[in-house]
Amino acid sequence: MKAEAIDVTLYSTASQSGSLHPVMETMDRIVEYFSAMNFAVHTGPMIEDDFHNFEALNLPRYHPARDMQDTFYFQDDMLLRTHTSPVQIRTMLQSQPPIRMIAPGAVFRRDYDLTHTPMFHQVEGLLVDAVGRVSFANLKFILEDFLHYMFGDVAVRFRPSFFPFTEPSAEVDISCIFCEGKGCRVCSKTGWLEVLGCGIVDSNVFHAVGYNEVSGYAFGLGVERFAMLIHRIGDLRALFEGDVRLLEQFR
Ligand code: 2U9
Repeated sequence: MKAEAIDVTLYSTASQSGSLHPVMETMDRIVEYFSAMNFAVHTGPMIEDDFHNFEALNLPRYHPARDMQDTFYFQDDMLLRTHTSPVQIRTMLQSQPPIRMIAPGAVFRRDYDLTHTPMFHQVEGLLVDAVGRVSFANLKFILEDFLHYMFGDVAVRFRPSFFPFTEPSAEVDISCIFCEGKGCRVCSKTGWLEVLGCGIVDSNVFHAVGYNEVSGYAFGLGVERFAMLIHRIGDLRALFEGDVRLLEQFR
């Protein structure tokens, strides 16, 4: 009986504390930067309608650019949002400029391979003010500053690109953090890693929400990609398997 007795006055062995998932930790860090820059944080529904996810973003029905994002559809024009942009549309419909906001959250696309999962996370940003008060230079400054905050002392370059909701548009690269720009397997020998998309908001988007005499910039990024680069995780699927051996490294 003496051997079996439990001494309730003994200290317990140390309990294992949990930790934030690396994707959420990265999302928090991104939100922290833009909050400090006075961007409001807005969220919205994951089940959306055709107008807020596509039509209002200068993606009319049957437009070929819709193929860029394979969509999960329900009936009656309802769908799983393919980006967080419908949150900006809802915010603009509910308030008046000036607007300075970010929209963090989960998005859904019919895609599954080494670098794509059907659910992932984005943070998108939108700034709207009177005509003449928003420039591409403003956009360049904040994104360069943001990327230095996230990745330290990296080179940043803007490349011309296309998105239906911005014109002009650009994709943003940082110098490869694995080889310092010398060229390696991760950057496909280019010395650069693509991390962001951005641009000046297309006037058709402002027309769709009834805004006149305004100008704005917008940007978007994939949080998983940031988390993988920051923590040097090679396989995207590792972020979604729930393997404690991955999570234990972030305690
Ligand atoms: C409104 C107007 C414009 C958001 C933008 C991008 C460029 C972009 C991708 C980054 C990686 C999506 O996760 S990803 O695959 N995004 O390149 N997003 S501009 O533009 C907007 C949003 C809302 C009203």
